[in-house]
Amino acid sequence: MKITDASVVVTSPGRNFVLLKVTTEDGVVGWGDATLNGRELAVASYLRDHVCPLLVGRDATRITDTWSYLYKGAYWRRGPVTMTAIAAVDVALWDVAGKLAGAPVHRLLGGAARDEVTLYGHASGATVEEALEDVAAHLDAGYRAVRVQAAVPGAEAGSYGVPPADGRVYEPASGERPAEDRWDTAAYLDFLPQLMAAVRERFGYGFALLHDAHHRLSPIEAGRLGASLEPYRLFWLEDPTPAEDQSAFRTVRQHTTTPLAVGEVFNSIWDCQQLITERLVDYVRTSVSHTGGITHLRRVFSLADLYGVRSGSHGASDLSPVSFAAALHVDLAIPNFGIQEHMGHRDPAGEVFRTGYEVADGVAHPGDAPGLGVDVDEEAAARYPYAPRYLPVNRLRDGSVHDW
Ligand code: CS2
Ligand code: MG
Repeated sequence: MKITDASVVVTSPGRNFVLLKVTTEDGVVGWGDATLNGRELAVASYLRDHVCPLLVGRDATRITDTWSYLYKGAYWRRGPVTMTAIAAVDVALWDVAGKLAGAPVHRLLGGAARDEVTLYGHASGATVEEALEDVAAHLDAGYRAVRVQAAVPGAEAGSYGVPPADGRVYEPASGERPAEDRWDTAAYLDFLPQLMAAVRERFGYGFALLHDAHHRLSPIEAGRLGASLEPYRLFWLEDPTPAEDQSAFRTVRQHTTTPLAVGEVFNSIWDCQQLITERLVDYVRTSVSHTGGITHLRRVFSLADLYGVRSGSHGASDLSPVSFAAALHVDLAIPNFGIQEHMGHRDPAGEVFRTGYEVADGVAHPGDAPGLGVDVDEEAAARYPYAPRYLPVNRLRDGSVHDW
């Protein structure tokens, strides 16, 4: 089944997405997600200029061969741009494979290993009280797992995961240049146990409680934070330290039994080899679209399974509905599923993406349509042209650039 066309769609229905469309000689279309938040056009060019021409004429059903051809064949391996581009091809070919087989992708991955995919939602607030109200709203909506973030008194502007006052989603996208935030680690370390105590005091222990430190701590600060959160029995503490330093997790681990999760910035199995084989984390949060697609993500999770580490796939809204669907198919099929992040997509994204997955009561199912079950309306996509948008840059009080 030859590939006859491969093209890139860049669209911005509320936020930027880069998509890859692969068409076969029989007219079967597969979609992949190539979105890399804030660096979108680099991946679009990698695909358009270097990958699409190589895809034409290849057999669409040889997914592993195409993966290796693009990974080993470029000589230059790994990195977010390369691995996001390879992921887009891989996911599009799995979509084609499902459509050719008349089966949902999860069936090709071994079939459903569970009935539904447990999601965690994001509760947040500018104050503790606001965050508590949002937790209540999530529990009322049926979530059995909730990530909680709130503005840190004294470091409000730099607090990760809190929506700006104007009603936009958090992670405010700024235009030609990134916005600059100010951050205070000491204030955060004192505040977070108070926030988690307030959540447990109000709502008890009958649901999974998560928190994202967003890579901002040193190893010993993270160890201290994890220890101070132990009474609140977190499901996980996410990204305690900058994720590129795998051995840092040894220090964190030595100081706390709070479960640890990391991986949204990983692109390869090599980024988490030590973390997994030394059992330094409990959850790998790698995303399907930044880690070489379904083919490579399965490899990561298979290695993790050997060591009792579970999955926790990244599901932020900068990953398009194509990625979210692909993640759900993997989640449903692997033995060591942990939890799936759910941030959702706001309109007008719904005009561009027709999704077949079901999300309700804190759980999801990818659906049983052939392939991934997501279609892209290219006319609608063309109505929303690309506009540059960047994640914020973070600075300490003295002006030093810090991790955002
Ligand atoms: C976040 C992400 O979902 C998460 O846990 O850390 O939203 C992350 O900040 C974005 O994906 C960055 O693009
Ligand atoms: Mg995160």
